Amino acid sequence: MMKKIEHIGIAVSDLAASNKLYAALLGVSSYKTEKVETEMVDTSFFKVGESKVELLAATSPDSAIAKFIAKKGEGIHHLAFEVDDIRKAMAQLREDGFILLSDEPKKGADNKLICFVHPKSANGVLIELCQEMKDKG
Ligand code: CMX
Repeated sequence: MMKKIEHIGIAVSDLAASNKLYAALLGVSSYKTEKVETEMVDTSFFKVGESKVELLAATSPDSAIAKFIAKKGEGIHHLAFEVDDIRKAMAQLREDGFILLSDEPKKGADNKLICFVHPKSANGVLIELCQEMKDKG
């Protein structure tokens, strides 16, 4: 069902500063920045080989990222797994007793349909499922 780790999400306080930091760390510049209004985040993506890192900064104190940083500080926020069929994966996980954070997939950053699994369901790790959208809409 899960194909690979699609990206690792890292919560940051200052996206511009962290963009510079991660560019120096990884040796590549961010290939994309994107505001996701529905999630109240600004995001920035880096590609290292086949792996991706997503930096996330809150655009509102109500954002999940602002709450996370207030409670735990900056750091790894979620692990995202790529799936072929997100609705099928969600139905399977629901049947297996995992707590999903939405009934339907949502539109996320980087042209993906996404859904989160509550960290209480996964040993304290916030898990994201993501499926590439076929068209850009
Ligand atoms: N990883 C691990 N644990 C986390 C967590 C995270 N990212 N975020 C919160 N938690 C913990 C909290 O610390 C809390 O732990 P305790 O009960 O031990 O104190 C527990 O999960 C439950 O927290 P809560 O108070 O019930 O709920 P929150 O208001 O903190 O919300 C969560 C937690 C996961 C439900 C919420 O952050 C959420 O809905 N996340 C999904 C959406 C999201 O993260 N969007 C931003 C990214 C968007 C993108 O990638 O584009």
